[in-house]
Formats: sequence, structure tokens, C-alpha cells
Amino acid sequence: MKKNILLIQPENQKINSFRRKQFNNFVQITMPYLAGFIDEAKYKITLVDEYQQRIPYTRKFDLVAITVNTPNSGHCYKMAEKFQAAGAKVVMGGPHATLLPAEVSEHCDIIVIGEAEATWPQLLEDFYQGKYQTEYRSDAIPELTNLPLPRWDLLHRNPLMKGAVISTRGCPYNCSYCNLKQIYHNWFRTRPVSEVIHEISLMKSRFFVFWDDNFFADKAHAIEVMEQLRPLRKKWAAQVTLADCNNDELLEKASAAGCLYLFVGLESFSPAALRGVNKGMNRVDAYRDIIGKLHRHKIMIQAGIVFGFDEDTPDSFRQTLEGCEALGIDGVTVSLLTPLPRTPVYAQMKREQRLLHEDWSLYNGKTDVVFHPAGMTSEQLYEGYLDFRRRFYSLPSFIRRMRVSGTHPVYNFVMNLGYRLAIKRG
Ligand code: B12
Ligand code: SF4
Repeated sequence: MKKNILLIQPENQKINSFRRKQFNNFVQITMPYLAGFIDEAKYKITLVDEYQQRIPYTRKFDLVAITVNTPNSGHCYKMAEKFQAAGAKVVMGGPHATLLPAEVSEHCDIIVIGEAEATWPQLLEDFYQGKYQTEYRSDAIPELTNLPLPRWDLLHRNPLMKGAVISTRGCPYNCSYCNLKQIYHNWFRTRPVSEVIHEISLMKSRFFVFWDDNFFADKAHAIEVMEQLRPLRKKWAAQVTLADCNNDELLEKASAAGCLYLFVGLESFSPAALRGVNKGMNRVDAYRDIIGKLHRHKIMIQAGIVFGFDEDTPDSFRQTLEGCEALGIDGVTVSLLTPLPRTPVYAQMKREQRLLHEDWSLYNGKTDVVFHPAGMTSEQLYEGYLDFRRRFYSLPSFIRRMRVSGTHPVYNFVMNLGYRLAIKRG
């Protein structure tokens, strides 16, 4: 007899109102991808993305699988309690489960630690046979070959939602606020180009995103993907590092293959702050040159900006805004520095007794400062961050930035307007 399985991609309730009002939202891939491993002869699958759908608490399930990130963890624990009370077994995996397995395993029946390409199929088989373990840990480094297709067909989707794919895993850099090295095996891997292209060719949406950590990390692989992508006439975005954008060949191929914009973690205009978090590969004196190259290739830049580094002062907000306007930065994703568990930044703040608390729900980088900043008060940091967002997405700033960028004016305007509305109503 088939077992009933529910897969939940939870939503971050604290930051949801902000995300929901933006225009450039992409679908989350983790649970549709894990659904691709499930044998439908053995399981009846229900897939829920909480961004779009309600959690079906009144239905009966044998197994409920949840992906848990740090700011969502409390919310996931409450969901688990409800399903357990109704007789289901709950399995948790994902970043927070891998970072803090002792905490997470108190709230679920089965925990999956690390990458799950080998452990998840094993767990599904064991559970079907009724002899599962309480912990599955990824020991070997999974190869990214013959991956199943994400089950987008099981998802209730907003027609405006764009597609998503992964072509690599990991990143060669070691920024000290980033969780990547703690949640994945420390080994950069690529997927076979033919598999990536096949997956993209099946997407209904013309727009999609590469949810890679660093799409340009292996340049030869990225070039091959982009050359084969070109005939599909899609429009896309990807996450990359600025240092890797200093390459005309790569940018030319990206533009020809339909790249609209790149998410680039600039993080700061302070060389000292960048060095302080081991992000010295971002050379502030090269920003103008590299961003000019992106614009010449008709690629917009959505820059990650973080406030709260030890070298930041109340003046950093103005300096950063001036820097963004002078360079014609098309959009920014602004965050408050967040000492995510097990990162070097967390260890430092803990050692220096600067953490205000460990209420993970507030470790979301958007709504709360969770530590004592070094160069200003927490209030100054929070107010400066909010003010920066408002000023950046104001009409005068948009005009100043567009004069320099001149890239995709209509799309650029719509994207900026979306962020502006999200900030106003958020
Ligand atoms: C794309 C992405 C997003 C996208 C979409 C998320 C998604 N999951 O699709 C968007 C933009 C929405 C997003 C938002 C946020 N993100 Co994000 N995101 C990523 C990114 C770059 C890739 C995730 C991804 O899709 N990978 C591909 C899939 C297939 O792999 P995976 O999710 O890692 O899953 C594998 C394993 O972890 C495991 N697994 C995962 N879950 C489960 C569950 C079960 C039951 C099992 C068995 C296995 C399992 O199996 C998979 C196969 O091996 C990661 C960095 C990274 N590489 O993890 C950051 C990352 C996950 N994000 C992070 C953060 C902080 C956020 C935000 C809080 C940021 C913010 N302030 O807005 C929000 C939270 C949104 C929310 N809904 O809660 C952090 C999480 C850190 C932490 N300690 O939790 C990460 C790790 C970034 C980092 N470098 O630190 N994110
Ligand atoms: S470049 Fe980005 S993904 Fe790579 S370690 Fe730094 S923050 Fe993490």
C-alpha cells in the first residue's frame, strides 16, 4: 500500500510581507527537487510551498518532510508538533538541521544531516519498509550526475513565478559570515551541461534563475552552459562573485545567452570591512571598471549590500549610497550582518559576548539587529539600514543610477518600482 508523504517548503513569516510584494520572485527549488527522488509506486506525494499555499494540517500523512533554515526553525518546530500530534512522523533536513543537529532532532523523528542525494532515497526506502533510522548523515560527497527533475508539476504556482535550476554546488571562497562551508561538503562540483540544458528546456517560464552559489566559479563550465543555452532564447539571472565578472568573454557569452542581471555580493565599499570578513577578493578600486563592463554587455547588477561590519560607522550608509549611485548599481538586496550559527562571525561575536540573544527567528538579516555593532549602536545600524533602503529606491536615486547604467530601462524601472512598493508597504 502507498504511504502518504507531505513535503513542505516553509516560508519565512517575518520577512514574507517584504518578499511577497517584490516583482522579481523566483520559485524555491529544494522540495520540488527532493520530490523528484520519490517513487510514486510507493508514495502519494503532496508538495506545499508556503509562499503560495496553506499548510494542510487537517489531512493525514505518514511522513512529513520539512527543509529548515535558521530563521524559520521555530516556525518549522511548531508545524512538526501539529503533524506529530496527528500521528505523522516528521523528517527535517536543510541548513539548520545540518548546522545544529542536536537542537533540530529534538523537534523531529528523523534528521537528515548534510547533502541528501544518497541519504534521502535510503530513508524513503527504509521508511516504506517500516525500519527507518532516526539520523541519516551524508558521509560521501555526492556527484551531481543523473539528478532527477524537480517536480514542478506538483506545485501550485503563481503564473508570475519564474523558473529555477542548479548547475553547480558550492563556492571556492570562504567569506566568514557565510554558511556554505558548514552546510555542504567543502568541494565545488558541477552538473553535466547536457542535464542542465535539458532541465531548462522543459521550463514553461521564459524567465529563470540559476540558484547556484557562484555560477561563474568554474568558467569553462559556465561558458559551455551559456553556449548551449543561447538557442533556447530564455532570459535569466544568476548569483556570481564580482571578481569573476572581470572577464569580457564570460560576460559576452552571458549576454548572448539571455542574461538580464547578475546577483553580485559587493557587500561593502570599505576595503577594511571586506578584508575583515575574508572577502578581500572584492576590490573596491576595481568596482567601477567591472560594473562598467557588466553594463556595456547590457547586464544589470543586483548588488548584495550588508551593513553592520565592525568597520562600519554611521557614515557608511551615506558613503554606500553615493558609491552605488556613482556606479549606476541597478538594484540592491540590503541586509543586516547576521551571525549565522557555526560561521566564523558567529564564533567571534559569541567570544566577544556581543550577541543580543539567540532567538533564531530574528536571525533573518532583514527585520532585527541581533548583535552589538562595533562602530555604532544597534539602533543606529537599524535606522541607517532602513534609511538606506528608502533612499536607494527613491525616484531621484533611480534617475541618478539609470543615467550611469542605462541598462534595460523598462525592466530596470519595473524592478525598482517593485522594491519601492515593497519597502513602502512592508
Ligand atoms: C536559492 C537560495 C534562496 C532562494 C530560494 C531558496 C530555496 N531553497 O529554493 C531565496 C531567495 C528565496 C532565499 C531566501 C532566503 N535565504 Co537562501 N539561499 C539560497 C541558496 C543560494 C541555494 C539554496 C538552494 O536552492 N539550493 C539547491 C537545493 C537543491 O539544495 P539545498 O536546499 O541545499 O538542499 C540540499 C540539502 O541541504 C538537503 N536538504 C535540504 N532540505 C532538506 C529537507 C529534507 C527533509 C531532506 C531529507 C534534505 C534536505 O537536500 C538537498 C540535496 O542535497 C542557499 C545557499 C545554499 N547553497 O544552500 C541560500 C541559503 C539557504 N539561504 C539562506 C538565507 C539566510 C536565506 C534568507 C533567510 C535570506 C533573507 N534574509 O531573506 C531567506 C529565507 C527564505 C525562506 N523562505 O525562508 C542561508 C541559510 C543559512 C541558515 N543558517 O539557515 C543560505 C545557506 C545562504 C548562506 N550562504 O548562508 N534563498
Ligand atoms: S562568495 Fe558568496 S557563496 Fe561564496 S563564500 Fe562568499 S558569501 Fe558564500
